[in-house]
Amino acid sequence: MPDVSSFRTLSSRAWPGATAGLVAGFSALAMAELTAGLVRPEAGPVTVVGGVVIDRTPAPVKDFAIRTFGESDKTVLQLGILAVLALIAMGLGVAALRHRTGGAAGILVFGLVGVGAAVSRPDAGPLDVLPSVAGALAGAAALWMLAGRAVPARGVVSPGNDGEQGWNRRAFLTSAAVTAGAAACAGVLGRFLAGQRGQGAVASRDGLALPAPASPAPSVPAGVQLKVPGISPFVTPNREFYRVDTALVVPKVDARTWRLRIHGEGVARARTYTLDELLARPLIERDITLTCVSNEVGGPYLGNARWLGVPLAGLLEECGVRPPSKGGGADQLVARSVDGMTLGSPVEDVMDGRDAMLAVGMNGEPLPFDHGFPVRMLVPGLYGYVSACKWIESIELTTFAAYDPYWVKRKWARRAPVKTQSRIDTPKPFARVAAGPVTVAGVAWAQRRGITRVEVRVDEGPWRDADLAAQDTVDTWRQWSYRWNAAPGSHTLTVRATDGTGQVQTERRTRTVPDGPSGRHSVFVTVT
Ligand SMILES: Nc1nc2c(c(=O)[nH]1)N[C@H]1C(S)=C(S)[C@@H](COP(=O)(O)O)O[C@H]1N2
Ligand SMILES: [Mo]
Repeated sequence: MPDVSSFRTLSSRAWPGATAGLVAGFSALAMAELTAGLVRPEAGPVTVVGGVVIDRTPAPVKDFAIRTFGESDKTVLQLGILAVLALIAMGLGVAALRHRTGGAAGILVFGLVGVGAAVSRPDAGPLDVLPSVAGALAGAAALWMLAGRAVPARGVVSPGNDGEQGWNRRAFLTSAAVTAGAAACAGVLGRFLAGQRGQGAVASRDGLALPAPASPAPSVPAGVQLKVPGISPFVTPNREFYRVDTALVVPKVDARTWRLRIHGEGVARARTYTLDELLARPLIERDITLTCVSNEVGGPYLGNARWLGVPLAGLLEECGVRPPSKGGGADQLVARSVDGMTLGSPVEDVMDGRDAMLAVGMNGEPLPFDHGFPVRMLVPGLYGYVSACKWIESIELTTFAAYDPYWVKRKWARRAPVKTQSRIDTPKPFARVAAGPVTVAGVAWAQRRGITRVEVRVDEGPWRDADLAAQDTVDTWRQWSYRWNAAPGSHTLTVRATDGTGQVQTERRTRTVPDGPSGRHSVFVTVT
C-alpha cells in the first residue's frame, strides 16, 4: 500500500521544495556570475553551456533557429537554458525535502556539467572552471539550508509553527527571500565587474585614430543610390549591419595588447604584429559587400561597407608565403579568433590580386566590437564563414587536406565563393499596393564578377529588364528598380540577376548548407 498521507504531505509541500530549488539555482548562477566577473566573463556557466550547444547543434537546427529567431537567436538560446535549469532546480528542490544530501549533491553534479562545458571551450583558460565550481557550492549550500527549513523540525514546537503542516513557514520564506536577495546582489556585482573588465578595450578603441589610406576607395559613381523608398541603402550603416557569429559574449579585445601571429607552412619566419605595426603600413580603403552563407534567398544577412585595412597579400609575401600557383605548399589560410573560431580561405584567392585585407576601419570608424575590433579579415567574393574572421589573433598557412576549420567540421563546404543573387526590397512580401505604377526595387550581388543585368517577372509573364543603378565595383552590390504597371489582383514578383561572366542566376533552389543558397527571390503582393 502506498503511504497516502505522506504523499499528500509531500505534494502540499512541493511548493516550498520548488521554491528552495529555484532560490538555490538562482544563487548558483549568481555566484557563478560574480566569479566570472572576477575571472573571465566568457566563462559564466550559461555562456559556456550555450557555447557548447551552439557548437553541437546540427546545421539544419541552427538554420531553423536563425530563420525563426534571426539575430535574437542567442537570446532565445540563453532563455531556453535558463528555463531548463529552472525546471531542474525545482525538481532538485522537491527531491531535497526527502533527501537533503541528494538534492544538494544534484546541484554539485550540475556544477560538473558547467565545469565540463567550460574546459571544452576552445578559448578556455585554467581559471574558467571557477565560476561553475563556486556557483555549484553556493547553490548546494543554499539548497541544504533551505531544505532544512522547509521540513518540520522534529519534536520542536515553536510559536511560529504552522499548525497544519508542522513547519515554520515564515522562517522558511524569510530565509528564501534573504538568500535570493543576497544572490541578486552578487549577480549584479558580477555583471558590473564584467563590464569593468571591458573598459580597457573600450578605451583602446576610443583612443584609436585611424590613419588615412594610402590607397583611398575608388570614387563611387554618381547614381549608385536610387531614390526609391524601402530600398537597402548603398552603404549599410554600422548600426544596421547584420551580425552573425557564435559569440555569446562579444569579445572585448584591448587593442594595445592585441597581437597577430602569422605562422605555418611556407612562413619562413613566424612573425607577430602589433596594431601599431599594421597601422604603419600603407592602408587601402575599399567598398566591399559582405554576405553570409546562411542568408536565405531574400534574406537580410548581407551588407555593404567602406573598409579600411592592410592588404593581406603583401603581408603574406613579406612572410615568405607564395600561392600554390607560384609553387607555394600551403593552399589554405586558417584565421583564428580570440574566441577560438577558425575560418579557412584559399591562399590562391587571398593572393590573386583582389582586395583581401585585415580590416581596422568600417565606414570611417574603428571596427565596432560586434564586427571584430580591433582587426578582422575580409576577402571579397567569399562568404563570411570562409573569410571574414572577426577578433582575429592568428593566421596559419596550412592545407585543406590537413585541417578542417569550425564550420567545415560541421558539414559546410571547404570552399564557398559567393553565389550570384538578387533580392526584392520593395514591395515587401504580402504588401498591399494600389493599382497603377509601382516601383519594384532591390539589390543584386555577385562579388568579384559584378552584376550586368537584372530582370523582373510578374507571375508567369515574360522577363523584363530592370533599370540598373550605377555599378560601384565588382565587389559591391548593385541596386536596381523596375516600373511595374500593377493590375488589381494577386501577383508574384520574381527577380533574377546576370553576373559579369554572363551567368544567369539559377532557378534551382538549394538550402543554405553546404555552400550557400541558390534560387530566385519572389514576393507575393496584393494589388487593390
Ligand atoms: N570570430 C568569428 N568571426 C566570424 C564569425 C564567428 O562566428 N566568429 N562568423 C563569420 C560569419 S559566418 C560571417 S557571415 C561574418 C559576419 O560578419 P559580421 O557579423 O560583421 O556581419 O563573420 C564571420 N566571422
Ligand atoms: Mo556567415
